[in-house]
Amino acid sequence: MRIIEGTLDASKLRIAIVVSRFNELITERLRDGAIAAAEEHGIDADGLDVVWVPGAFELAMAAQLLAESEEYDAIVCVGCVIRGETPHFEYVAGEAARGIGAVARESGLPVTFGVITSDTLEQAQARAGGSVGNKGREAMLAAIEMATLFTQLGGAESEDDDD
Ligand code: INI
Repeated sequence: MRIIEGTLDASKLRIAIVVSRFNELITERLRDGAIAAAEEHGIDADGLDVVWVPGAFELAMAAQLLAESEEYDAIVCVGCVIRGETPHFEYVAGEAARGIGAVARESGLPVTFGVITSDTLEQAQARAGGSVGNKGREAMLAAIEMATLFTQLGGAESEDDDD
């Protein structure tokens, strides 16, 4: 029996973080959590790019272009949708989740979901470096694990491919 799993070694990875500006006080903490996790796991100074978009609705569009660029091993999407702030919460949150999932499936790249969907600002703060952790950090760790897993599974270009 073989057990195949990824690692948390980010030293050979190139990762893009897509951050939405809506609820920026929250999303900048998610971005910081994602960057800190990547640095703790050895990402190269040139291995990380941060891309801003207006809102969570736009995360998937940017992620798709980044995936098509073939510059990255994984893409981390972070954003924050608060129910109390929008009567179209379901549309914005649902489209962010569906869109990001679709980009992941269609591109074959790990595209992870660090989007807080909460009822209140307090719940969002708790998930952006407060008492319930940091969704940006979680999404980065998932991206590193999936990218290193894909290399083993041959789903992403491995270092040996162009030899
Ligand atoms: N975008 C968010 O990221 N979070 C929200 O809570 C939000 N609200 O409340 O509406 C939001 N709306 C903007 C949306 O993501 C798009 O940027 C906009 O609809 C333009 O396409």
